[in-house]
Amino acid sequence: MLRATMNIGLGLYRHMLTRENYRFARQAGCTHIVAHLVDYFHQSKDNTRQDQPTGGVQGWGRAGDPNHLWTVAELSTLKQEMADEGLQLLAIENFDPAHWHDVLLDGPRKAEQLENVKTIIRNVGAAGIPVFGYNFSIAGVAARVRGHFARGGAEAVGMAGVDDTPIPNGMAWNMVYDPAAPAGVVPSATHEQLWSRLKDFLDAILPVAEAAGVTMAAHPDDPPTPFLRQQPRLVYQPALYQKLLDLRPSPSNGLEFCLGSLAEMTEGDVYEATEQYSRQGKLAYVHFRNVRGKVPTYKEAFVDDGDIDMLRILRILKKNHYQGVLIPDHTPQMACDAPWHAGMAYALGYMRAALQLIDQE
Ligand SMILES: [Mn+2]
Repeated sequence: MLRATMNIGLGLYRHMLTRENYRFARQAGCTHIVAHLVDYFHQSKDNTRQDQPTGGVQGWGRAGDPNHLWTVAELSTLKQEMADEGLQLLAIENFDPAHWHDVLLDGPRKAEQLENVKTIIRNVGAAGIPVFGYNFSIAGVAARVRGHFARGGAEAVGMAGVDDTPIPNGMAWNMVYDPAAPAGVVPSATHEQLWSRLKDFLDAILPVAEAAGVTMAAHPDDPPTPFLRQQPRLVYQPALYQKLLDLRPSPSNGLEFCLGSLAEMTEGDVYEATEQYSRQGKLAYVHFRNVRGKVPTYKEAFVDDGDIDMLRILRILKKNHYQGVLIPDHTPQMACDAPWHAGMAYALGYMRAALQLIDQE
């Protein structure tokens, strides 16, 4: 009998990085944490801190301090606080737009900001954190809607058509990095330009990541449409992940493999994609969530209630010897005093049971 040996983790937003939440994760069977250090909700008009951010045309919230790059000391403290509760810090998820907006936009501060991301990855490696998740996207995770879309009327996130509203100056990755930017909008780029910017980023970051012992893990577009807010998207079909891997082959060039976003894509097949990329050993970690429908009208669903056969995914991962971490990523909110925690506990319980089943096969 082949053991699956996959692990379960929990992703926590910045304001959720507390001892109580580490205990919650451990109690639900997690061994790992994925930490978000960007405060997506900072000064937000449209978002509460109770769920994943969605935001209107003004995006999520204000980006962070452009002059403060996350230090080895603060990353090490974070890792130690988790270790004290029996958890490993697997990954930091996402750069702050304040630190790399001109890498995405090909702006005047690009050279300086490529140094920023190198410094961050060196610091992450020095703190002993093995993975850094990123999303190379101009518009970011935008144009999603919230409603009682999931089973039993549970509140969830979805998409109700493509948003073509141009992005105002001073905004990138769905956050405002310069509230004093002159009026006007970010000019549209082409797909070729976006891939060229990615290549510049990978050329700069991968040698540093290799030396630091960090795997860079690329999230696909959420939502995965060819364009959003008049900007091109990068990985909006499953095959484009291969293009990203082949652009700059490296042991540090990996994937933040989001089953939800992959299932929302109009081409390919989430099982074939799981087979293709897990066989290559390129999954740095997995966003283990479910969804109904595809762009431009999908809805996020409870893990056991969407289009994806999650057990079939786990069997593919086991066959290809994936031994990494699965995290729930997003779940619908459950009707109770702790909607986010209940949703996550539900997903984590399902994942534990599914892994116990797969382990016995
Ligand atoms: Mn995801």
